[in-house]
Amino acid sequence: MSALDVTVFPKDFAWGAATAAYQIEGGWNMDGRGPSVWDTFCHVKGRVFEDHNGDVACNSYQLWKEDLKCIQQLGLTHYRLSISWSRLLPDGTTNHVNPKGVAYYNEVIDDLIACDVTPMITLYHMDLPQALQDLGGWNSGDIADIFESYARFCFKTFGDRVKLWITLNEPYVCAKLGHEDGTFAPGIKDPGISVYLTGHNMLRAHTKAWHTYNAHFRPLQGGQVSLALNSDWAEPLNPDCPKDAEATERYKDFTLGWFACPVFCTGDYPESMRFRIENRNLDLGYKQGSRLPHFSKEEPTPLGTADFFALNYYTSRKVKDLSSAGKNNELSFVGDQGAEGVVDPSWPISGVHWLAVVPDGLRKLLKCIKDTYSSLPIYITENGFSQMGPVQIEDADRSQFYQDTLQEVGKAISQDGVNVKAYFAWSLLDNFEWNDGFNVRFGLFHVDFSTPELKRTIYRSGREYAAVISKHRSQTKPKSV
Ligand code: PNW
Repeated sequence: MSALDVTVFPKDFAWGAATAAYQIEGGWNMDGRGPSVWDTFCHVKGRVFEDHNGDVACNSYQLWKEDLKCIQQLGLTHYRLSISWSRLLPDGTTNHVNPKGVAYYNEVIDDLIACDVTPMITLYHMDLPQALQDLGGWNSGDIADIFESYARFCFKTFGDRVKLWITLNEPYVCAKLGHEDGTFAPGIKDPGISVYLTGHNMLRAHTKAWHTYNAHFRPLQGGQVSLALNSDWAEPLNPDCPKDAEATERYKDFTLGWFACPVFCTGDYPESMRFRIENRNLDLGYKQGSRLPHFSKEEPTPLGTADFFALNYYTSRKVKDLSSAGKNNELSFVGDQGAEGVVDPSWPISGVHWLAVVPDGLRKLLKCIKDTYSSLPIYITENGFSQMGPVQIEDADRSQFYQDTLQEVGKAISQDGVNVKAYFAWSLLDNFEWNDGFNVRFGLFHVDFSTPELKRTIYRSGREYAAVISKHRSQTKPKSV
């Protein structure tokens, strides 16, 4: 990545990589870990590519020291990992704490700090304890308080050393894929209803956790808390068509705005969501005020509950209007949205079908976030490129992708004045890529899943990322006198 001008990145820029517990840890029933919804989901045949599951994954539960070597080889300044809620609290509640789970994350955190790597911890990355799902999961109003006590436990136990927290990863994906489409755990297919309830309870949970940190832990620990929101960049399919332009705004509101607007702008959902859903409630015979819940005045507001903006960006879409199409008569999230995102045929596709490679979409999205939602620092908490089919350790296309993407991030900083503080590549390792199992590889390190050693081998893209980090670190090192 020699062409990249690293001097545009601020001196204290965070160079990271990210992972998530269920995707790497394995050890699914070891040392007292309780099952999560992803264990249950994968153990039913026909849901995941070739019935793969995360029972062993990269075995990071036992091979953490190998992961640490990878982190050091890259020279990362930051590492983003998630805690397996049910490894720490097997039934999801603080009534039962698993000391081996506490010991595992203590070791990980202590090792990172000893190696001068700053940990960023995600409390929830898609893996709800099954015991809580059995009580209604994210559709139950009680979940917000249960999450708050889990978060409080983590702040209390690890917060002396962990200063960067993500409460929830991608509430959009959990709500839409897990509770509308049913393609992600817990596999609920309840179009147009459960999706909004899930999103709402996730926002309530995040809000409570942030307030707990703010009131009880920030004064002593001095850390920062946010939630990681995923978003595509979106543009009208036909730029001359006003309906496509309006549909694009709705598409943005129904994805990023759904969570960003309550937290960063108004304390409530975007107006276009309220408007569309209420209108369709009339058309479809639902009660006014139903489906998209209201925030209670008795609870703390989500407004202002983030100390930085955490963004996961993978791809872009061209948006076409669907507001008067057939879908409109069906009860569904997409029907409410009245818009559909499609891939521009000129965009190259990386491994998975949904991931069209559009690095300049990230620059546009960063500027849009700054202009629309927040002037807080932006942390890119995930971005990456996948490989499918034969393993290529010399992954020229992924290397090019990182070069192009970092160039766009650099332009956002230097030309658009966006305050980007961090970049976390997804992912440190090839891992369990949800429905695609181990068939889709996002790692900077290859993992050989065919042998029990699960050997990690750096890809060319990993070597090049390490070179960028080292160049930036050497150029910004204080000059010795
Ligand atoms: C993110 N989609 O999720 C997650 O945070 C990671 O766990 C995941 O491995 C990564 O992106 C790559 O997929 C997504 O189907 C999962 O559009 C699915 C989609 C998007 C993001």
